[in-house]
Amino acid sequence: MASNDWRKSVVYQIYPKSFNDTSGSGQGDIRGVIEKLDYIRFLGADYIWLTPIYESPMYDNGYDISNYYEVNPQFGTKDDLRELLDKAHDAGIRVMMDIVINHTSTAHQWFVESSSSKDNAYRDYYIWKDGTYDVPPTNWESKFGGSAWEYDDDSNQYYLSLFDVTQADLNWENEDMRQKIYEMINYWIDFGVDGFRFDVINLISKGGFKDSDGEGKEFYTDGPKVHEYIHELNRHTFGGRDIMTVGEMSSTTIDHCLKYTHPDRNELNSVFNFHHLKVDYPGGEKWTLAAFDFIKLKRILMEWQVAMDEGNGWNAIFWCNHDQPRVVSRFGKDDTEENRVKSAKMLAIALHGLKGTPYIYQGEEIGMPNPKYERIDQYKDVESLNAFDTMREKGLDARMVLDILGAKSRDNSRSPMQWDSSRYGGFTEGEPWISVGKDYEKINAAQALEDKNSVFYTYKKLIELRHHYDILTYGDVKPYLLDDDHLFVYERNYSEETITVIANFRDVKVPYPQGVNTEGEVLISNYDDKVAGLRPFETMMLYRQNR
Ligand code: TEU
Repeated sequence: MASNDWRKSVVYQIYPKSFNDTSGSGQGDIRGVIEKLDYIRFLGADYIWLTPIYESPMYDNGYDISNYYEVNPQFGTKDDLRELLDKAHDAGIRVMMDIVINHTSTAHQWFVESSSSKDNAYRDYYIWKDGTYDVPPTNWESKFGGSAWEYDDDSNQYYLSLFDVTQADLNWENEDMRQKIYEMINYWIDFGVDGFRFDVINLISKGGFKDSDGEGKEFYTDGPKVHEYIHELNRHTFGGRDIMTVGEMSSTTIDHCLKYTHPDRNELNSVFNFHHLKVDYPGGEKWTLAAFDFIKLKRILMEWQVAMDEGNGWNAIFWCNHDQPRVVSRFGKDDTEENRVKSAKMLAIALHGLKGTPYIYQGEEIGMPNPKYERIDQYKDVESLNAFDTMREKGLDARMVLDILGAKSRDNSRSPMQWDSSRYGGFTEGEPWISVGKDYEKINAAQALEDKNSVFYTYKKLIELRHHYDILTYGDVKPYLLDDDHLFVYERNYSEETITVIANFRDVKVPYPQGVNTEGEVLISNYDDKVAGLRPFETMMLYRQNR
């Protein structure tokens, strides 16, 4: 660990199912993570975040937990997890677990009890409401399509499920339930984990159950008691301990995120928000093909950067995760090898100069593009499969729907990690659960490690810079040229130092910006020299002392 201050850390996110398979099952496992610790250590990340590895029927790949205390045998055993923690700690890497406490799987014992009868002691652990057979309690929509309410024949009531029907929302009003959650989190703290990522934690407080003019979001997003609950969670579990926390916040606001993360409030260390990733959702619609709105991207990122800095909050900064398409295909360009490498490095430098905790999602560090699936049977994600049906029902032509999934599906990030040029990219000796990306023979970790000019070494260098230059962690943020259609420019300032990041997001040459100080030592760049203008995707981080 480079520093004791969690703020200086960089996190590497692992989606174990698609990371590295050691058993030949075709699905990644915990031993696969152990095997790659040296790789992560070489990259330099301080933490790994493991997406859920608990017992689960896997309808939503582990975000549907059926037992919080057990490891899904598909991923290995608790001994494997123990060994992973020990070996990670020996390597100076800390481990964050993903905790899903907005909902559980309907296969969880609590839900089995809860749904068994209205009088069961666990009934109130979930959200049950009256409705009639064909009219649910409210018109809220599930985030994965369809109604957010599921009818239960036996009790003639509905339970709330904001995600898949097999993911039932917990009732945080229930004190017993909350205590059981705290016990469980303390169990994992005692087990030795170093941090938590809390899944959709800003949805836990539901306020009022009325019909909505939209999907229902206003009733449960950053709900009335959410800060009270998160504060209570903090006080009963990780608060005051050396545990790093990040909350995943769905459709949140800056004001709420300042509250979630202000150190005096004892809620969470940091937050993920997704506003900057919705810049290719025209009119809020994800399932379309649209170029991203670059000006909007900058405005949103910078608005959050400045406001969170000024209000003493803390952002997680990221382009990718297991729910998002690959950034090089999305905000960069992957049509030629040169564009892929240049734009992946551009995106890396542009992001890692920002204030907050940087997250790198497996494969991002080698510039993995979207896998370019061509058939519907290559998609596995419940959200994508539902979206496919909905778009087809609306009459969209199958080719068009596949193009949309090819750009937007969550499976774009879930294709297997490309380790080398051998069959299935070295991910498995068996049949992979999901197809390997088309370009694995050329784009893989073995190749990236060999080539000193690869995207990998840009990420490695960026982590070194973050550890070395305090200004990257603590400096404030000043945006420039917000209306420029090519350049993303900002300055960081800290005592007597300045860092300037200049990123050309386009594959054309443009002049150096006016009114921006472009002097200083080049800490990192994606070109070897400096010329009169900025070449396609040219990006640099400049450092100077102002004495
Ligand atoms: O995601 C929450 C969430 O709302 C999204 O990122 C979601 O995937 C997107 O809106 C769909 O378009 C978290 C997890 O990261 C995700 O994998 C889970 O499926 C979801 O919660 C439910 O637990």
